[in-house]
Amino acid sequence: MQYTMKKPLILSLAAALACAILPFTPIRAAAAPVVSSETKEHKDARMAWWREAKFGMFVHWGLYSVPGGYYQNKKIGGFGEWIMHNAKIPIADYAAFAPQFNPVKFNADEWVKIVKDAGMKYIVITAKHHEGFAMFHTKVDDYNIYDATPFKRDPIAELAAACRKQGIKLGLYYSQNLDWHHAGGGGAAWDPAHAGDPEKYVNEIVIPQVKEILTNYGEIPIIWWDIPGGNVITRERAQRIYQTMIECSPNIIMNNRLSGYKGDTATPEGFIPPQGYPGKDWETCMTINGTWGYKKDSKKFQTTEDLLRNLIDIASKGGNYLLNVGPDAEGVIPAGEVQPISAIGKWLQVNGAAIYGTSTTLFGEECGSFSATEKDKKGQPVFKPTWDWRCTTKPGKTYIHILKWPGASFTLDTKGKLGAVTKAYMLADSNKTPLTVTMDGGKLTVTLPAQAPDPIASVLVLETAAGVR
Ligand code: FHN
Repeated sequence: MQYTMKKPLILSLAAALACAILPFTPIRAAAAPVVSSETKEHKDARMAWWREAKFGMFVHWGLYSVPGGYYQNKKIGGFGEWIMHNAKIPIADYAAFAPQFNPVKFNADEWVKIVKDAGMKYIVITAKHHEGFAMFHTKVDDYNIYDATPFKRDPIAELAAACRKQGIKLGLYYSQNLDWHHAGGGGAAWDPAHAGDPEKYVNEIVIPQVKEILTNYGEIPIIWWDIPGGNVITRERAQRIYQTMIECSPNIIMNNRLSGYKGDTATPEGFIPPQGYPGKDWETCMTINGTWGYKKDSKKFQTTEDLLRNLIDIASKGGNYLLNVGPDAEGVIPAGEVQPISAIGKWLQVNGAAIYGTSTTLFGEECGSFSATEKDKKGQPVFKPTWDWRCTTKPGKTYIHILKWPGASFTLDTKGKLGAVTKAYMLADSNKTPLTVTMDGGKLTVTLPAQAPDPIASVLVLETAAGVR
């Protein structure tokens, strides 16, 4: 089935008009290279909700959910969303999945409720991944979920409405630098139809679609570009894409994956930087089962304990956690992904104060999460974090996340990093029953309750004189 190009001129005029109406704050001037003239105050205000949020859901959903990791009855290795590439599926054959894609069980309110119940504050969903298929009703061509499938709905529009209703922020992922459907889109050469002019791809697909996703769905506070570098998105083209983004959404938060741009957030993928990135906004994105896109036979799902420890470790190092789910072709988020995140949500209902809006640990070394115990063959430090406890902070409050219950008491050599403790109690104890605190020189000892309030992480709150950490 040939997907026809719509009349780009009329389109871009319309979208350009829409973008022109929006206020253009000169603060984040687009003229690259990428030295932003934004003041620290302005950036702090722009990033405030994101820094408070700490926990979000990444959603990889697309045509690749139909094959679910199999092609021509053969199991295809690698990430589910890379099946077109890994099986070298010709463009026309891959597009044949579209008529089979009818996610009638998709329910935006239900998805957003899963996010909310998990204690997540924002979603980042794939508007277009490397397969080039738009998961929104784009006007640039018919290769989208509205025009090319029997579904005939726009899930991004429905999610935007559900997010507004439930107070969840909706961010959009956009693969600007790899597009295996559109000629010139880069990263593919197993089909003669891949050959094409990247300039045409950027002008007729990327820029018009960026305008659409940033103007057709209300406020989109995050854009998550992918993949940095490459020969398609040159510095000059990246500047035009950046310009388009800023004109459409001046206060948007963007990651560091648009060629040549530092962006607002660093994006370590699949790992937690041992010492975080001090002074930087960063967000670890991670799968629950080793694939971003849906695979029919996924069995290995990380446990609630694995994932909750990650969230606590990331928060203790000043980062955000963007945890991924890969819905199936019916529009259902697999139970193996819903189960652990909803368990984390229950933990956050009791212990959220020790995560949301917190700052970094005082005791990176002391809790064994910072230090590298040995070196690898190349002499690089090998970090093997110990999982006894972690620490997050707020003015006047220090939260000790006890991951391995020490028994009768918790002891810590504070090395003078902690002000005088005025009160100690377990966060799960709504009566805040005071625990006995003794300070011997710098050595703090807190008598603990007989039972650990939580099997995975029990939070001990140490209150110190106001303003003293
Ligand atoms: O290739 C993609 C991959 O499919 C997935 O989207 C991840 C998510 O961060 N990003 C790229 C790999 O770095």
